[in-house]
Order: sequence, then structure tokens, then C-alpha cells
Amino acid sequence: MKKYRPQAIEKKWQKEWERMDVAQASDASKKRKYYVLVEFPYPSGDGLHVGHARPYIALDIIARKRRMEGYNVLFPMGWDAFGLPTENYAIKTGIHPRAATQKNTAKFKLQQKRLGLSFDWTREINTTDPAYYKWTQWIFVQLFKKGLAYKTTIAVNWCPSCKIGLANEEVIDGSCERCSAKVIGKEKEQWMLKITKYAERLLEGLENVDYPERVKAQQREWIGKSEGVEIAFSIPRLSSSVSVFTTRIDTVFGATYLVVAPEHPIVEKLKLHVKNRNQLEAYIAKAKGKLDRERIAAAKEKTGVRLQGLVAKNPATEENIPIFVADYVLLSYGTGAIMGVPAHDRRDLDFANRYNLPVIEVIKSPEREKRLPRRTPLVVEGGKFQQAYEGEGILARSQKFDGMRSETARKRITEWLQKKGVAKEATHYKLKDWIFSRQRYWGEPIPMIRCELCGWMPVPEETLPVILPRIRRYKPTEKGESPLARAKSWVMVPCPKCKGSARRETDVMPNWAGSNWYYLRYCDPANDRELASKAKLNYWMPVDWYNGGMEHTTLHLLYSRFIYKFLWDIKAVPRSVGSEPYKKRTSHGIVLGEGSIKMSKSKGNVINPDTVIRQYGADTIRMYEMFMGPFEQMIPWDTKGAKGVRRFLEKVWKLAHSSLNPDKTNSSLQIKKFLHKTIKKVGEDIESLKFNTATSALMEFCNAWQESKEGIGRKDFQDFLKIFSVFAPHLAEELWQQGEFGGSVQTQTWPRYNPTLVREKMVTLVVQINGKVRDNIEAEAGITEAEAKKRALAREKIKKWLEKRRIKKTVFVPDKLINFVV
Ligand code: ANZ
Ligand code: ZN
Repeated sequence: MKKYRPQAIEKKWQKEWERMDVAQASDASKKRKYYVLVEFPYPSGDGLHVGHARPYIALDIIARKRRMEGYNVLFPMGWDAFGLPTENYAIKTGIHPRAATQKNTAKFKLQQKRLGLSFDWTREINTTDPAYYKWTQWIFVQLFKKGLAYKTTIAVNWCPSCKIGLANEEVIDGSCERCSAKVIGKEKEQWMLKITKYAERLLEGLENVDYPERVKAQQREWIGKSEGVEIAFSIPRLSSSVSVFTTRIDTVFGATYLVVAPEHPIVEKLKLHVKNRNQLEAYIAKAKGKLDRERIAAAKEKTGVRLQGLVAKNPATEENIPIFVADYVLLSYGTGAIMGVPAHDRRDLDFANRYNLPVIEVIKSPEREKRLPRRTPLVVEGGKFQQAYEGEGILARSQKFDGMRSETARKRITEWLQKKGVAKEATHYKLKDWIFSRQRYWGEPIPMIRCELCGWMPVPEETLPVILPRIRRYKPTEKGESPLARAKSWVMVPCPKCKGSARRETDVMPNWAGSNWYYLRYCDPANDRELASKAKLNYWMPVDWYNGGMEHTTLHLLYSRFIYKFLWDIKAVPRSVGSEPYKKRTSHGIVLGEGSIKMSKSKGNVINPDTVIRQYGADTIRMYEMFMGPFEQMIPWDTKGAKGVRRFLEKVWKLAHSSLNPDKTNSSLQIKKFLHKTIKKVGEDIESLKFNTATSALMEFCNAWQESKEGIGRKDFQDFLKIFSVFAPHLAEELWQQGEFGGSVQTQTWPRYNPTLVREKMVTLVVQINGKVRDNIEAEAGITEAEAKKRALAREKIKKWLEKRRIKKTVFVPDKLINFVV
């Protein structure tokens, strides 16, 4: 018997499969389609590590299984290659980002091929390819034409080290996601995309897709829909008013002050009437440099400035209350102003305690009232209140609404104030418009031209793409302008409308732009007339199964759903496909280094799949990455585990060579049953992401095979190889060829299990109490005493009999009876 030498086998089959085109999807197929998508990587200089490989392997298993189930499968791969690391590398080394990208993608691709991943390489895309980004730019032009792209001056999260504006999603705990520098607030002119216009539809769409609950919850939370009421508080002296947004109008009788955000436009007007203008202006100036996140942090001390000489009127109590400017209220949410209800809002209470504002309790918790009938103070002057009661309850000190429950009161008070003409129902979202410009080089040029006379004009579509010009210095300018601003001859263009002199936009798109729509391009990657043909989109879309990182839930996953909906609205994607791009989404857990330490270059503990392949083989790494633990959890790499898997593959090799009896066509009934149970389990486990238990099932089967004297028959061996092949395709293919079973194992049909072989024998267990028959339960033969007891005790009848009695002893006769002595 030859030895198992994966290195030789694997290279051979990888070449052969490429020749056979087994992974190629066909646009003209009559078969049912299945679109398997795994997030495409950013090809960094470090190459692929075992963490990247895990989701590729998992989805490769899905793709292989679907092909064997008779589907026409699309399983593509490409490169999300614009981005900062490549640009920073260019700044450091002077190597052009294009050259670096080419080198890196070649490396990634080779590494993926070595893993035996069955991607359809004829559809490879690269977001930095002008033929690709032509359509990324085209999408931007359409957004502009529909009023969904606009330029405005806003305070951005500015990373002083990267010299770049960051989206909120790119700021982690106040620091830059990339370089960890402390992010500051800075006013800049930026292109924005109106994702907020799609907030409601992005929420609704979640109802009809198969995503993990935690992914849906995160997106919902990020969109942050809030239904409440806007109430006008009049400022008598100015004969004007400030509108506040509240979700708790039931507390309006407890509103003892009003707060407006420092940037609120009304502040300019208020300033003219206050006595402490200098103090106010100093406060506003200080608030400007702070990030929203810092300002609303619960632990932060609440500060503000009272507007001396002005008051507002609470429209419910008709009483005058003080007005403050305070930075714990944000301009960007609701109306940018709030009513302060210190008795029922923790942050308001902090503020009230600091500025000695009255605290009026207007909601009583039902239980608290029971415990402390009279002693609860209803009004407190000077902040003696320790805790705000934020729950719902019964109204007090609220005139005719006293005694009502919060929920009813909200309706009644809204109606009442509506009649007075000072309130209206309102819905607000936490989601903000998406900052879509970056002052960098290595990105898609934003296809816009600014003419002094005509304003912002899109680059005419027939002249797209706007090619990213070659420049020599990639560093952003000191002013924070894109380095493209230095390419003078590129910047100056005639205005598309009046032909006068105009300037190109020099900002580029963020690194999320290319991935907004890439899954559409795979359907028709070479089309130069449309982003993809309607017929092909109609056939392939939507994506049936999309796997990607949890960290993209509120970034790429949300962005691409938005852009998809837009493309669907303008009919660039046919209506028939539906309004959601991804039917099913799953997420993988991160692979940690040995000993559960995060892998990083600086720690030197990055595990390179190439090394593992060289040492143990691609089938070992494939199978080990599935075996290592639950797919959705964080799992440390363990070389011992990888070695164990390698030994398992050797066992398969040996079993195949020694125990396969070519003359025998059948296995023993026992092995046959085991095999069919394994087919069932492996199939079901793959569908529910339990790759780890699927691989253990294969291992257990091989143990049984090894123990059985007869070995297994030809047909059963083939079935085993088929299910085994999705995990370890090279070894399975080699054994398939050695068995001379004909064709390739990959083009075989996924085996069906025989239901009668899988069915467990059932027995009837008699349940007795003190020797008297009280119940019967159907159970599988061989059920353990513990399990039988658990099931018996769960029966209603038995529960009734055992009520208030203690079991002294249990008698168990396997497969026959269980008797409780009480
Ligand atoms: C009065 C009140 C009383 C409130 C009470 C809460 C509890 P969500 O659910 O997150 O939407 N708020 C409104 N606009 C704000 C802004 N621009 N900056 C900071 N806070 C703002 O929260 C809505 C609540 O957040 C609103 O309801 C308002 O405080 C506050 F017992 O109004 B509430
Ligand atoms: Zn012009």
C-alpha cells in the first residue's frame, strides 16, 4: 500500500479540476440556480491567514454540496482592493498602489487555490479595475441625479493621523478604526449619501430575510427608529418657540426645564436676548470639538449654560421653566432640543442635581407606591432625588390625567396637546446620512465636476470611468485635501454644460463603495454596457446564502442593502428579483492564535495556511478548520487538533486500501445503518452550520468501519466518499479514481439516506408509581435510565401523581419499564 502523500495528490487534482471546469457556473443552464457568496477579501500585503480561510472552506462545502444536489451553482471570488493599508504602504515605500495590489491579489489567489476552493475564477472581479469602478461611479451619478448624493459642510470624525474623515461606524470608542489615534471633530465639506431616506425600508426588509437574530437586532438598533411626539415650547419674550422630541409625553407635567443643543440654529437668535452672552459663546466654542459619542456618554458629567433672562412655557402646566444650552443634547437627533424631566430620566436628573432644578415626580411605579405610600416626595427642590424612575406607571401631578397608566396617558395627552395646536406625532431615526468622501488617493474618483456658473455637475455617463490618475506623492495635503488636488492637469476640465473652466472633485469614495454592489457584477462580470444584464440578474439574484463577518453588520451589510434597494428602485436591477439582495446571511467566528491569543503580526503568532498545507496538506487544514469548533464562535488554533485530523485522513486512506473488498457489494447491516445515519447527520449539520459535528460524525463512522471485520461494500464506500468529498475533496477524488468508480466524485449526486435504516427501533416504556401502571411512553430502544426518568417526569399524568411526593427510589428495566417508589 502506498503512503498517504497529500502534497502530491492535491497539486495533481487542483490542476485537473481546473481543466475540467467543475466549478464554472453556467448562465444558460436549465437547472435551478444557487448563489453562494462569501465576502471578498481586502488583499493586504500579509496574505491570507487561517482566519480568512475558515469561511471560505465552509461556503465551499455548501457550494460543493449544492452542485451534487443538482443545482447550477454560482460561487465567485474577487478583490475589494481599494483602501488605506495599500495606500499607506505606497506612502512608505513609494511602490504604486496598483503594483502592490497586483502582487497581493496574485498571492491571495494562489493561497485560495491551494486550499482547493471551488471558486468560479472566470468571474473574478477587482474593485480597482477601471472596467469595474466605471459602474461604481455610474451608481454615484444616479444617486446624485435622484437627489440622494449631496455635498455639505458637516462636523466629521477626523483622524489627525490618517488625515481622513471617518464614518461613525469607523470610530471605535473614540479612536480611528485603522490607526487607533484619538478622533476629533472637524468641520469639512463632504459628499453625503441619503441612506436615511431608506431607513424605514431597511427596517421592513429585515422581516423577510433569513439572517441571524443578532444581526437583525444590530441593524435595527443602528437604524434606531423611535416613535414619539414633537411638542412646541413657546418662548414668550421672543414670540417664538422651540420644538422638542420626546418618547415620553406622559411625563410632560414633570418637565422642569428646556435644553437646546449648542449648534441649534435658534441659539443665534436666543443669544441676542440673554444677559450672559459671553459665557454662552465660550460654552458653545468648547462643545464644538467634542464627538457626539462623548457628549451623550452616560457617565459623563452633564454641563450647560442657563440662558439668563429667557424662559419657556411648558404647554401642559402653563408654567415658565428655564432654558439651557447643554451638549448632552445633540443637534443631529430628533429636533435638537429636549424637555428635561429629571424625575424620570437619569441624564436629566444628573443635570438637574447639578443646577438645582426642581424634580417633579409624575410617574409612580405601581410597586413602589405600595411599599412607600406617602413618603415618596413628589416635588424636590435642590436635587435630593437619588434615582430617576424611568419605567412606566401611574400618572400623578398631571391634572386631569392623574391615575392613568403611562400608555393611555401618552395617547390622551397627545390628543389634548394636538387640539391646542402644540404637538404632533413624529418618528425619528438614529441612522445618519453616510459620509461618502475621503481625502485620499487609492479609491474611486467621485465623478463630479464643479463649475462656478453651473454648480456641481456629474461627469457625463458616456465618458465614465473617470480614471484615477497616476501621481507621485500619495500623502494627503496639509490642508487635508486629497492628494489628487496636486494633479493640476487632471483637475482642470471644461464644464460639461457651459464649457467654461471647471474643476474635478478630488475626493475619492470610501473603501465601502466597491463592495456595495459587487455581488451583482459576478452575475455578468464583463458587461460594458450595463452594470449587469437584466436577464442574468433575473436568473442569479438574489444571493441565496451570504456569509461574512459580524463586524460588517452595520457597515457593508447595511450599506449594500441600501444601494441594492436604490438600484432596484431605478430598475437597474429587475423588479422580479425582489427588494432584498441576500436571502440568507450567516457569520463566522474569528480564529484566534494558539492559546486563545488574538493573531497579529506584532505578536508573531499568525498562522499561515501555506505552512499548514506544506506540513499536513490542504485537506487537513480544510477539515480541521471545520472540526475545531462551532462555526459561529471564536476558536483558538490548536496544532495538536490539526495533527489529529491528519491522522484521521491517514486512517481513511488505510481503511480504503485495506478493508475495501472489491468483490463484496454489500456491507453488514450494522455498518449500513451507521452509514445512513452519517449521511443524514452530515447533510443536516452542514445546512445548520454545524460543520464540527458533521466532521465528528465522519470520524465516528470511520471508527465503526475500522472495527467491523467485513469492511464496507463498493456502493457504500462510494456514498461515504461523496459526503466526505465536500470536506476533503482531494483525498476523496484520489480514492474515487483508485476505486475506478468513473468520472469525478464532484460530479456525483449527493447520496440520499434510506429512512428505514435511519429509524431507531422504538419500544414502549411502562411508567409505574409504587408498582402501579400510570403511563406509557414511546422511546427509542436503548434509552438510558436518566433520559427515561427525565421524560417520564415531564409527563402531565406523572407530574400529577408525584405532586408533593418525594421519589425515594427508581427502578429501571431497560426498554421495558421505569418505576418510581415514593
Ligand atoms: C422627555 C423624556 C422623559 C425622555 C423621560 C425620556 C424619558 P430614544 O428612545 O433613544 O429615541 N432626546 C430627544 N432628542 C434628543 C437629542 N437631540 N439629544 C439627546 N437626547 C434627546 O430617546 C428619546 C428620548 O431621548 C427623548 O424622550 C428625549 O428625552 C431624548 F422620562 O423626552 B425624552
Ligand atoms: Zn458651467
